[in-house]
Amino acid sequence: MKMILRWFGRDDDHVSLEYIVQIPGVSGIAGALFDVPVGEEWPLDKIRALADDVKKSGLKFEVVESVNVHEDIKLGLPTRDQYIDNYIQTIRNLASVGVKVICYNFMPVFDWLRSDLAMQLEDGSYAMAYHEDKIIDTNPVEIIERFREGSQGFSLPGWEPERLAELKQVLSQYAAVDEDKLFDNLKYFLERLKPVCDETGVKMAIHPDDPPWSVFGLPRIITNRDNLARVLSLVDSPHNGLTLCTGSLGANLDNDLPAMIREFGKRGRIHFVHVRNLKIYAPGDFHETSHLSSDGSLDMFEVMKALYEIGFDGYLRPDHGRMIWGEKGRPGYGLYDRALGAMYLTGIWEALSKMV
Ligand code: CS2
Ligand code: MN
Repeated sequence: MKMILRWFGRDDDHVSLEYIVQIPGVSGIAGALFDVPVGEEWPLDKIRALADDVKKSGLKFEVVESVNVHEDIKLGLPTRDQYIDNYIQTIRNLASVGVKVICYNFMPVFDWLRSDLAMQLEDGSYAMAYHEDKIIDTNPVEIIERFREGSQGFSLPGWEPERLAELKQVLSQYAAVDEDKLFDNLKYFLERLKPVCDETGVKMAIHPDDPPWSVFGLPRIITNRDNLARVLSLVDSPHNGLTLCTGSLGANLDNDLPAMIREFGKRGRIHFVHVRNLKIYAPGDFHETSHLSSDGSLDMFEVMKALYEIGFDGYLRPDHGRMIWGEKGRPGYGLYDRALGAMYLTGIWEALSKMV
């Protein structure tokens, strides 16, 4: 298991590489270029500059989160091919600096969705929360406004402005796309990526939908065991793999996380793991918590144990943390709580590795 941390770059992260390298056990970062509009090729010189910076700090840059997928690809429009060509060239450019895994998602229009970006918990810390009734009562444009206001001035991953500018039009285009169509469009995309992945060894790791159910009437397919199995069968190759995100899939308590890890991990198809804990009150009603099992509804020990037992040697990172100790930063991505999470998960791993 290789413990890494997500990092948003020198210009848009209050956490520095110099801090990240001080977290015991953290060997690298999951990074990205955040200033390239979705759909365009990532320029090699910018990728090189990022990779050099990370490496100079004593960290590895082997995971990219995320190369976002242009909406036309998800919609299956005739224009998709030019965007897929750019994606292929981006993969080639990333591989040339040693990137091994690319995390992406296939969620229509919206990436992750919360109703509250900073809900105060009993201990005074702040966490993100999801209350379905608040979401249902809000129209998507208001949600975007709320995210902008609550983002502490940072860009929020997956909520890039250019992607959302033509919201109404994009939402109406999805009227013609149901779940089966979305699967077809994902298959088309993955088939076209296969040659460059085979050539470079880069592995694609699809991130589950967060939350793992339909929002605003949009289709969502990366939601449960059967659908994950279906994704893997679209193109049966190690380049078509998963980012197993416990906080995304775990929002639905019917999802048996350790069982999924065993099933898909044994097949060598989990390339990246996000570990996040949630306190779930009812379906569609939860808030994020510290990573500690007893703070939430998900059993982090069982998650790590399943990974240990399948001999997981891929990348893993703590996912969203709370805001604690007065830290101000991008919601979910403070330093302190994620560092605590990393240490806790590393501690479980050490215990597992020393138990007979
Ligand atoms: C992340 C996602 O912050 C988060 O919730 O897990 O934004 C994730 O990076 C993307 O969905 C992956 O493409
Ligand atoms: Mn995640």
